[in-house]
Amino acid sequence: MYRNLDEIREAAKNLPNRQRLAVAAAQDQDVLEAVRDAVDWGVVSAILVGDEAQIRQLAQAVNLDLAKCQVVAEPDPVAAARKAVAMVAAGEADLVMKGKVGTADILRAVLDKEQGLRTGKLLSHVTALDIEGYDRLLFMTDGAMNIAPDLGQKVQIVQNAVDVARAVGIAEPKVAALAAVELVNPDMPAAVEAALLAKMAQRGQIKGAIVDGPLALDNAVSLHSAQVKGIVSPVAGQADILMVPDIEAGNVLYKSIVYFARARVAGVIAGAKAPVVLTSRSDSHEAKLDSIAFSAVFAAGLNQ
Ligand code: COD
Repeated sequence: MYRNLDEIREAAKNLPNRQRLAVAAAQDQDVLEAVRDAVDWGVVSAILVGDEAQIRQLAQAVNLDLAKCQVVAEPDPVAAARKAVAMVAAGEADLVMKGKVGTADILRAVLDKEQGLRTGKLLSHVTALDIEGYDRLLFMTDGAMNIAPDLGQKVQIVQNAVDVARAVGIAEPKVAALAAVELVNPDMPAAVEAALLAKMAQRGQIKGAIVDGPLALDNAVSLHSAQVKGIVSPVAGQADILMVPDIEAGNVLYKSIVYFARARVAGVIAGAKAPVVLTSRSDSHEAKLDSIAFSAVFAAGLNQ
């Protein structure tokens, strides 16, 4: 079980095989710096799809040796996203990464019926947060893909996050279905659905995890808070996964943790034929590197 993103980086470096990473619209300095380190560490080999002149210029600026990479010229970012995704669909690459292209644009390429990476499952985003003072790696879902999931979609979102957590070594992750309260308030749909998710997990409708909810953020991550409120729960105070009710809650939570608590962060789309390395364009090159390592470890775990 990995307690932080440094341990994930070490695990990625020790994987038996390099993953082939296709980068969509690779003309981005932070992305190329992350690719440089991941290539140097032997975690990936890289296929850089995008504006060739810009890729060559930026590669020189960040000391990325293009002799070690394949460059595929496609100046249009949306077309580059489609091409990078199609390479994974065709078995020519193992992972795809978002470069200088909009999140919705790469997600649409991934969802394309002919050349995308659909599996029949819902696709969702999982963030790994390495927070000083929390004793484990904390996963959060879904702050980036599904906008306002219904109960059925939340089941799949939780299952995807559980599959990610298990693939990176947590045998039976503890999932907190978050709401604003820890008692079921019939007027709060997020709390009602969180309670239903807990019951569905008890009945085996979510597999491989312990799910409880509704939990508010404080009692999900603080045993003291749970004790003060008299909550008896196998998850309270020790959550591995936080499931947020919608994209706004997830996005605000993730950005608060990164900007105020200076946490390290990594992100991946799960549920597709292959992991999609998906970070925010404003994330640092370190976050992009952590995301490549996290996705490579996830991909290796999936194939076991
Ligand atoms: N998993 C599997 N299939 C899906 C999913 C999913 N999560 N979402 C849509 N689909 C399928 C639908 O069933 C349908 O067949 C097709 O894809 C199109 O569905 P629409 O019409 O809902 O798709 P779009 O293109 O309008 O929207 C899909 C997006 C993923 C682009 C959309 O949900 C979106 O914009 N999400 C937020 C992305 C974002 O801006 N994130 C920013 C935070 S970093």
